[in-house]
Amino acid sequence: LELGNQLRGALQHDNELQLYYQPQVCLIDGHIVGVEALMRWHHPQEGIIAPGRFLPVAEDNGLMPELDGWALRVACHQIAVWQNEGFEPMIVAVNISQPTFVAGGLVERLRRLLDETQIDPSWLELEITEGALLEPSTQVLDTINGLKELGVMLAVDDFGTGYSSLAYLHRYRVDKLKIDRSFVQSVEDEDEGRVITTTIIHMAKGLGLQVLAEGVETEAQLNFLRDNGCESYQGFYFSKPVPVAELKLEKTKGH
Ligand code: G
Ligand code: G
Ligand code: MN
Ligand code: NA
Repeated sequence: LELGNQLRGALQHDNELQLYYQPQVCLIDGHIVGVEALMRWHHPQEGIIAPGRFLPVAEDNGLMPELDGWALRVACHQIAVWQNEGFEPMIVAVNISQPTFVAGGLVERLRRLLDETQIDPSWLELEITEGALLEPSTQVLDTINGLKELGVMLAVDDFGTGYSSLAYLHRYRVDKLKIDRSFVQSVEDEDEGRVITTTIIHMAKGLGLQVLAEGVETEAQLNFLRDNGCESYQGFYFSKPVPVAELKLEKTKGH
């Protein structure tokens, strides 16, 4: 409970919560084509606390919608800065937890943020978990359709580990599947991992979805993924998540 109260406080203070960004690359040109925003908590006494430790606390205290809203706002304002400074268009992916997704109000909140920041919405991608896609309830379909009408991108995070129904996948207007890193990390030494990974890639392509491999750590993994038609990659092989000042982004000509 103590940490929960401190987290509530951190949401009010400046600088305690911070977004790090992990590059996503496409091998055609090797440029950064996107970044995933990942939250870090700079605790005044304990130093940096990772999401693995504070997200469960946030869940227990009902703070996920507030935390996700905070991340969305910071990411949208960062996109505005990058757009105004003339950086090449890219994807900025923000994780949206299941409680936030099902709580309702996400579309309205985002509409206000887009108004306020005047960003090009096609830069923004929301990463939702498979749990949000269990069955096509009216509420889920309305939220997804509302988000698509705003012009933002939708990715399914940790794909392959959850319970989303393959039978319904094509009904959701999602744009991208992110192959969970557990599969990516098994391609070097498990036949089953290779089968699952290539199957996800082929299914994504067959459904007209983009596909990104998460948690790429070695050249062997990258080669396997590339040889099997994967298009974009994220992982420690390229970069860990870094503060904004450490990202190496490209500017468009004329800037
Ligand atoms: O960065 P790290 O690997 O420690 O992240 C661990 C987990 O925390 C991942 O599953 C990631 O999706 C989640 N996470 C990080 N930042 C956010 C955030 O802003 N919102 C939500 N909902 N989850 C996040
Ligand atoms: O669940 P989600 O995909 O949002 O999780 C992102 C998490 O994965 C972050 O905590 C990030 O630090 C971590 N991560 C990113 N790249 C790698 C990687 O190559 N290997 C491992 N083990 N973790 C990674
Ligand atoms: Mn993610
Ligand atoms: Na993931």
